[in-house]
Amino acid sequence: ILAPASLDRAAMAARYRANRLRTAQLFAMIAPDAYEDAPIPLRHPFVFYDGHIPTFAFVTLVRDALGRPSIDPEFEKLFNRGIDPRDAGAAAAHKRAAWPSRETVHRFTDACDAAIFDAYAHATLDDPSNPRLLHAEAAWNVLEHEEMHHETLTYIVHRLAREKQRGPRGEHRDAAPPPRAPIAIPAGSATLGARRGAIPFGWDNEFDEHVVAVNAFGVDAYDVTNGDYLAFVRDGGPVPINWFERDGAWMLRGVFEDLPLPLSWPVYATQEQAAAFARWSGGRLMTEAEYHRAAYGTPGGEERLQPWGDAAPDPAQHGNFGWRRFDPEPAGSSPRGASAFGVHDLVGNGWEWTATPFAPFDGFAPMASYPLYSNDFFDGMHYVIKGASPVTASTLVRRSLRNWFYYDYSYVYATFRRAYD
Ligand code: AVJ
Ligand code: FE
Repeated sequence: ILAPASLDRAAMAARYRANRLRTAQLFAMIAPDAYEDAPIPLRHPFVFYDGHIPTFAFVTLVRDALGRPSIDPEFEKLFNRGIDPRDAGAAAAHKRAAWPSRETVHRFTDACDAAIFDAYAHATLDDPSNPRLLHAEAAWNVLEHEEMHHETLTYIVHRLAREKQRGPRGEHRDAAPPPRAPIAIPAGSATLGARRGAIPFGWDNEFDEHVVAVNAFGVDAYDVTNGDYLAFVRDGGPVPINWFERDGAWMLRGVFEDLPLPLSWPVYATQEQAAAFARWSGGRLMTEAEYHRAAYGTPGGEERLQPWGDAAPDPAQHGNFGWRRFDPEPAGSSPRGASAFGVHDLVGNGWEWTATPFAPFDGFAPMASYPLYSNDFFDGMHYVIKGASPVTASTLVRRSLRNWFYYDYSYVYATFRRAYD
């Protein structure tokens, strides 16, 4: 679903190349003998993602959208779709006795990559008379698909045994806790979704654009921190997956290092834990519409494209996203990215859980180049997350982008803040 005339072949090929490079860098962060490991039991092993990312691109853009012949039908089937099983039984069905070797996978994926570069260079991607009207959409789709998999791959590398990780050591900063005064957001309206043709590309669940009325509410200016959440754990609340105790002190399993729990960082939690903390402390989670109001609304009533204004997302000034680092920073470290109402870190430093189940907007139609992208997940058990994490690509930072996970999914880099009636 995209605007015509938004195809810059050279830019797309360069972005595909940069994406392949980042995937290779992430694979270099796992020990060679971990290739078939699946550190998150309900996700596929690394080898699957090595095959899946370029296979999906080849199948979506070259084979199905452009109508060119298969390279290897068996591998195209094995690697094309990698939706995560929900339970151990379904996970067992995904287990294979043997995976192809890394060399065999790469022989195939190199051929996929070559076909994709050829398509970006030469194929007719924007011919409206082509009966497969999905080629241009597919050309964008596969770029954002790989960028999203960079993030999910990182969750998995995060859970790999330390001795099998080859990641960079970072600098970690803790700070004083952020102030705790909620901000009053007056009643107003918020625009959700995007107008078809108004953005170069959007996933099917971003359409149609619509305006919703939002009652007055209060919202935390800063995310709930590890320090805030610690009081809940001490009162018997559920422990986030990356917390553990060592010699009587709380520690955080960061992506590549264990740290004394950084009390000023946003807490990463499941939607269920987030909602429980909010209730325990006298608040509730924001709805998706309230997120939009807090992030993009202004006291004057007009809306912005980003919390900080209409400027393109720049990790150097607007927030902790775009691979500047793997782990969070203290809440409130990017004041120039704050919204017009003075709410911090709505984009970056962790996605934001909402109280809104993932559901289609009015006018939703499954996208031609990936009809099951969203459609399989409108089950009432997935909740919308908004914003960005440290390892969300800057190219994915747009107002209408929606992400979603199960209410009890603990691996995503998602934090939260409280809203108040
Ligand atoms: C949109 C991030 C929930 O990783 O499950 C990747 C993206 N869909 N391949 C996921 C996706 C198919 C999806 N999320
Ligand atoms: Fe995928």
